Amino acid sequence: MSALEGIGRGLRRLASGLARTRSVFRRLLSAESDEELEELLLGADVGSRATELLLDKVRGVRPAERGTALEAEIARLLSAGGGAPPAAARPAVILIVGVNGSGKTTTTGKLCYRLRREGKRVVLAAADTYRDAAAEQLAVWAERAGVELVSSRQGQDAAAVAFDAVRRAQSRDDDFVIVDTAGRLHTRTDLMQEADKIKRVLGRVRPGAPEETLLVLDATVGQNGLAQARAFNEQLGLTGLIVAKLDGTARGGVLIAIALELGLPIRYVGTGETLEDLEPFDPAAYARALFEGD
Ligand SMILES: Nc1nc2c(ncn2[C@@H]2O[C@H](COP(=O)(O)OP(=O)(O)OP(=O)(O)O)[C@@H](O)[C@H]2O)c(=O)[nH]1
Ligand SMILES: [Mg+2]
Repeated sequence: MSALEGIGRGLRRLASGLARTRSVFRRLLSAESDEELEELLLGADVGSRATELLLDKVRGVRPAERGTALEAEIARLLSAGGGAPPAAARPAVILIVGVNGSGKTTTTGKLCYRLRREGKRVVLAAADTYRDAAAEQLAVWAERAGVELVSSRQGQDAAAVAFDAVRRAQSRDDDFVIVDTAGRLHTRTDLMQEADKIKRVLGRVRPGAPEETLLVLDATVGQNGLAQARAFNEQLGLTGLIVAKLDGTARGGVLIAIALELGLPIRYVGTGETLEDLEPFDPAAYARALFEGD
């Protein structure tokens, strides 16, 4: 598959994953008053600040041109969190965090697969040491994606597993270490401290690590995701987000609120349950897919 074909398929997956969200955004095009527009924007989960900014852009714009104006402003707002990837490091360490069931393990598997396809060598760390089945679930993903797994037993120290994985990658001169962690509620101080410890231990084994601390957010929770992201960011210092489960929801507008309110880049979006359903986030392509597609 050529790079262009890959991009074409990625855009189609994004368009089909956003079908439900698109039906919400398309209603904006036929709104008959500013009041109706405002109501629709708030109902589209973009949040009150983005609603104001978008209304400012379309007031007085002819309905035929409204779609273009909205798309351009949404692309701009989606870029508000920045986007530059971190400086290269070897191995580059990516720590994956989030609340229970948000999609961390699935996303980790997809990310491994994507990196493998780019020819990268990856070590996967099973640092969810709470659930017995967690290491097994990750082993299945590691096998599918064709990456090396540093496994764990229930009750083992999660930071020690992450430590071992970086050591393994260093000894093999691999490109990436991806650390899947247990689900934790952002309101539980003890669990957040455990995540912070994993982070500190990673920094000890390879100064500067982790290069990325990514929060996996479940898009179906809509505006509640903002509170989660804020709390994780305050306690762990996130470098970006991955928004999963966009395919199951009409609440894809929440990415606009996230980018605007948190000032963090969205790195990837998840649009399904298979290995291939993860796309690098592109603000312009995302804004277009909110309006255009079958
Ligand atoms: N439709 C859809 N489902 C997804 C996506 N990502 C994850 N899921 C599903 O969400 C459920 C939870 O996924 P996991 O990856 O196990 O979530 P987790 O965050 O690792 O869960 P814990 O480790 O228990 O905290 C599974 O049924 C996944 O198949 C996605 O992008 N789209
Ligand atoms: Mg998991």
